[in-house]
Amino acid sequence: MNKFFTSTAVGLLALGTVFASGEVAKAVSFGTSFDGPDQSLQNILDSLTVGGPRIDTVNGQTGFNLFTNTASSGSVATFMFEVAGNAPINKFGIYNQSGVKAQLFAGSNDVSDGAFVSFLGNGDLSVFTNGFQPGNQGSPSVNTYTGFGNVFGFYIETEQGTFYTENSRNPNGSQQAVIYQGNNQTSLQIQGRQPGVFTDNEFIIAFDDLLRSTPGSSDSDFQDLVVMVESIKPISIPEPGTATSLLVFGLGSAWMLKGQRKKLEI
Ligand SMILES: [Ca+2]
Ligand SMILES: [Ca+2]
Ligand SMILES: [Ca+2]
Repeated sequence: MNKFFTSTAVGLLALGTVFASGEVAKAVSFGTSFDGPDQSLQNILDSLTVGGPRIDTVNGQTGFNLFTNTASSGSVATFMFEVAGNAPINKFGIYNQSGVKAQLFAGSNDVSDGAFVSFLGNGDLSVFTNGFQPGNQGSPSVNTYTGFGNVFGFYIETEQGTFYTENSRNPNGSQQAVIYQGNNQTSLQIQGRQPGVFTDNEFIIAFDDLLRSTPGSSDSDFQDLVVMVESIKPISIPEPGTATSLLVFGLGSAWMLKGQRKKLEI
């Protein structure tokens, strides 16, 4: 076998191994939803998909947990859906590294409602929330959070307390959220909204509202409160070692392949 094909095959095999181990390490296992076996997060996202490849709820998990703003310094959050007995009382928002919470959606908020978040130069945060049909379309609300800053994670406030996208803040380090990043290919339509492409500055934040570390307590369906947030940038990576080695390996492989191609062309 010629050297080019041998080294390429070995490289691809190694790359596959790294990807596989990374995914296994960070992906949560879904349980059968208390809302019914057909009500999985995968099924619901599939039902909102109007074009392009479907979102893979298992292998598409990013492991991101903290974010910051992008150049517009504003972000829109759109309520996608909530399938939970406690839907009327669950709240959603962002929190900063001091643990200060800024609510985006109250218990009365539901599908299609929107929150516009502005990160101001003085460190303050402004949140404007508005309800739309279907469901809730209550009065708009505006709130300012002094000195909130621009590094944040997401939280859900439930009858069991508050759960965060940083597992370390949850009881027993329990993972209560999965986060997906847009792929610039899948088109989604949120009920009550126009369809559009799920772009790579958009993220789906999907929470489970019952503590998963208590055996039998949670169904781990991660569709209890699901929001899409745009114009944000992840600032932490799930497993720094894995991500860094992946990047180095990827660059190394690309460089090697480029060199090999040149040789072949000669
Ligand atoms: Ca549920
Ligand atoms: Ca609504
Ligand atoms: Ca659940």
